[in-house]
Amino acid sequence: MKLTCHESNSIRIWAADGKSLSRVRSLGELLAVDHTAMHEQIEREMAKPTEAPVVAPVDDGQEVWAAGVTYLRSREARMEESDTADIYDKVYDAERAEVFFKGNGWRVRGPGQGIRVRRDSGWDVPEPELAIVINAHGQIVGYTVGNDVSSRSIEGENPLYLPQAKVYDGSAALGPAIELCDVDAMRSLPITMRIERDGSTVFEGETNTSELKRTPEELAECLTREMPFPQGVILMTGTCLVPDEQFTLTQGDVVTIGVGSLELSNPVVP
Ligand code: DO4
Ligand code: MG
Repeated sequence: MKLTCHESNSIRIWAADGKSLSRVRSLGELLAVDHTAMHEQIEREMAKPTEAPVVAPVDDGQEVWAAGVTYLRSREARMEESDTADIYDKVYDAERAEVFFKGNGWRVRGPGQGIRVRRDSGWDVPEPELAIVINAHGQIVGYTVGNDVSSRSIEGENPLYLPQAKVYDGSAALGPAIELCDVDAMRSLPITMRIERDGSTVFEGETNTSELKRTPEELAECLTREMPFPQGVILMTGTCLVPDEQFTLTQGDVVTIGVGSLELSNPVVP
């Protein structure tokens, strides 16, 4: 079942499989209760189909976090770009995962909306990621597509600059829907990324969530261990598709990411 958020004249409507949920005003209401209660509430509230445009499936009540160096390819790429390469090696093998804050729900771009590169960065990439949706009880209730747009030059200069490399206007995109499913359905999902420039494909790659070094449960537990999320939280689980070193994301590019049954496309805007 796909959960979507629609917006028309500044009014947001949540819907399941295209049918508006009459009394559900926010995603937080669905993520505050446990998995079973959420599904009962959705079944109860499904009403008329909605045609209103789809926006990012996240509200002001959720934070977006991200995990890092969870795939071998990501470890290699960070080690190439950094003067302090061994920290990536260590975190890949460590018991504790790397999780970092990515932004508040209201900052997130949805399908078709512009993502950005920073003006003070010279080397930038989109990062296609399985983004898991975790409720207030720490249960993983579904997934969406995440784009963890990042500055490689700023992170490479000094790892302490990570928040500036990762969190800025237009650096996070999610959508188009939340696929509500069991966590077992997320263990072997294809992840694809295509980047188009002036009508040509300049990067194309494919991987699978089965390459993840850590389980979604492990990442969710690490994030929620000492921090409650009363309205749930979204966690991007790391990237495995990294364009070669000559590539940098540029204004006008269009990035299309597929995860499982979902596809998210965003242009890079000024
Ligand atoms: O360690 C820095 C960030 C890593 C990351 O975003 C990723 O592996 O996807
Ligand atoms: Mg990432």
